[in-house]
Amino acid sequence: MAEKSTPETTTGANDVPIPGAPAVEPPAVEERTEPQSPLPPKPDQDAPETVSPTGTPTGAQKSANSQSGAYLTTAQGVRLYETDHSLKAGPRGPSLLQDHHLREKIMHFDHERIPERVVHARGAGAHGVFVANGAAAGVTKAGFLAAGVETPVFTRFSTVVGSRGSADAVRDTRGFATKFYTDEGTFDLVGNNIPVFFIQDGIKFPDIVHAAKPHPDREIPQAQSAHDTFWDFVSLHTEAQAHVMWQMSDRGIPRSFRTMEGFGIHTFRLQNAAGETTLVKFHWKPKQGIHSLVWEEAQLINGADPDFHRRDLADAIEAGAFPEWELGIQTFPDTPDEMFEGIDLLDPTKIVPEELAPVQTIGTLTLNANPTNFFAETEQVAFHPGHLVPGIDVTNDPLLQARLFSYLDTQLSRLGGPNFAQIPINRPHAPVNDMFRDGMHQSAVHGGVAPYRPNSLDGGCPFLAGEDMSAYIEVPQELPASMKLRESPASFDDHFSQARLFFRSLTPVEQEHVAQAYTFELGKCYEENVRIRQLQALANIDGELCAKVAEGLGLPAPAPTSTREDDVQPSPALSQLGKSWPLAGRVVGIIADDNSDQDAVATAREAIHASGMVPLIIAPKGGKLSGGLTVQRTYLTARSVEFDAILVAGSAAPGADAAAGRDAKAGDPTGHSAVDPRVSMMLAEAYRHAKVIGGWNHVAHALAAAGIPEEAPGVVIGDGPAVLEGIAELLAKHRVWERFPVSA
Ligand code: HDD
Repeated sequence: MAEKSTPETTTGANDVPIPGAPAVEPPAVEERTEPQSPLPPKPDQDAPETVSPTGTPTGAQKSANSQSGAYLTTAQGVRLYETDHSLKAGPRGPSLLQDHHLREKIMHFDHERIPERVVHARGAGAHGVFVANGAAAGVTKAGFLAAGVETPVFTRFSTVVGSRGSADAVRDTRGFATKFYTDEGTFDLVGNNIPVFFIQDGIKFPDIVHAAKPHPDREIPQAQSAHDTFWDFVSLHTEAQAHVMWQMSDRGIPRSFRTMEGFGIHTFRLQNAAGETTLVKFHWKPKQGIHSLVWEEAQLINGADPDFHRRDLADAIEAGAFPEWELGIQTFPDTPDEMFEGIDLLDPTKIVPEELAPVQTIGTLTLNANPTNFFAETEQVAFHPGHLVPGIDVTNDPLLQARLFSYLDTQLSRLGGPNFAQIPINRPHAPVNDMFRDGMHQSAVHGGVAPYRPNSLDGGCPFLAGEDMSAYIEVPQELPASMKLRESPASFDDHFSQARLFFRSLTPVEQEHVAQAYTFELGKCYEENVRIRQLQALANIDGELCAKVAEGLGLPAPAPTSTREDDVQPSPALSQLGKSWPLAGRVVGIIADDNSDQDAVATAREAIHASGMVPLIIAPKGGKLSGGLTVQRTYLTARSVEFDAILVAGSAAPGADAAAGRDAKAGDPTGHSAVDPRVSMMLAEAYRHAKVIGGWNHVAHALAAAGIPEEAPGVVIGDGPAVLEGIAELLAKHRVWERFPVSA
């Protein structure tokens, strides 16, 4: 068996010495087709040392690949004296073909865009590190999951349906893809924020995507599922119902990428050093908490700040508030039927409730660096569920099997050829010695003459690893005697019980949001037949939900056509409510003006900052408040959606009403002038979206103008910044849930 290689000193080919390398005796000619010690890879076959642990080019590589030198040059490095005027026959004459700089500059610009991803086109990424705690070491030999091992990673979050320039806060599934640059090669975990998928067999993927994308005639609506073709598909292919139920829940509109769970969805097969196998499902759990937007808020965000999620991730990392997730696994015995508690582990539309198989934490991901260049890194990163390392393998899930083909294939057209693994963000941090040569955008200068094996000319290199250190080891599995056929197993036929399980695990307020989401989306469909068919699916899932949606649509609620199992056990782990979450990173707006008690504003700002939250002062105009504090938002640039809580800093003057929020133009010293309508709107929206509202000193006027009763839940009024304590307690629950009405 071959051992791991050590640095090599000859090229092998014709034994030409490498400059600067110590000489090594080549093996005798007759021994060259067998591994000797074995011979290590040639220098150009090593992992590029000039790539930093996070994949960013550094040092020599950087100067070769990116901008260097002080002078403007052509692409050939020739210095230029002018770049603003093309070469013309006289000041008013035509441009000359001879102008190389003009042609080269325009040619390059013309080709700056590459095709966007056919799905998941809109995304944001970050570098980070994964530290394993060793809990998985018993079930997998994967080196990066051994205790204490640190692995550089790159994570890209995305929406699925929208184009590259679409808005962030749409109702959609989110992608959660992580590239682990391990010492044993690259492992990609390409998951979503929803643990079940639309379809059971990858052959339907083009169909569901065609149905979800904008209509082909008018190319609308953008990044939306609220349209006829989507609901036509999911009501005809009822296997999609569990996924759609998640999408219609608050999970479909996450507050931030930082507050989403992630799931590997498929069942994977792990193998330990003894060759024993275990089936697992991967879970990412955010330490920031699991939080969502509310629908009206999401819609406002898409107008006010279409880059909401992208900005949030980059800002948090830049501010040093590094988001963290725990990676966990649910483990199942690798039995021949690949079932667990009656749930088919090969069906990607099914979860195994955590109450039946607890999630064990196996390591922590921290995202700690923003990309240097969006295109080079976030746009060009290429994930693939088939990028596996020793100890992690796929299963026969028919969705996963189709993915194994699709991701390689798509990069050919997206990244322009077969050498996309050489793009810095995609380069493994392990040595690469693959015998692949040439092709579009080849950037390696391969030495040697024998990219095949065995060979006797390049010292026999490369050598085969032993099975103990290799990936893609097939675990011998007996396949049931069968015909070649296009069929799913009978266990794939249950399309409704998991949608019901999820719905019944939610609290009443979450269920209300689900009912509203279905009513909104189906209300946007033109075809009544589509609405009726989807109502039929809902009738088969849950009678009450169906009745509510039917009522909202003004249609009769149909009777179920399949037996409705009323005995599903709710899984409390699926609800986002009832937990207390950290405050770090929550954004608190303080509405203040020059009449506000300046000391109180300063104290509040300090206290909010000290608790890890982000205080932003909102004032009538930019610059500084009379007390010297810098204004971060004005009434013009602020919108309620940016804040998790809003505080009104009232005037210190006894007898005066709210100073902050008064119309500055009115300038009424009695304090009874009209509240600026933008402030009333901000407070009214925050109130409607169940956000915490507070204030001190004299704020009754501002609250009254927004129609907010002082005694309403989640409204904290005090004499000074002492109100902050009450606010912190409320924010830990994310929203003032009792403020949402729940219809009977
Ligand atoms: Fe996929 C991209 C996740 C099923 C075909 N997929 C893509 C991305 C994510 C997922 C997160 C974006 C990666 C990035 O940030 O670059 N896809 C999933 C999950 C699935 C899934 C969790 C089911 C469990 N996908 C799936 C199927 C197929 C594809 C069944 C095709 C048979 N997916 C693709 C693709 C994409 C892609 C066309 C587009 C861009 C890319 O691959 O690199 O190949």
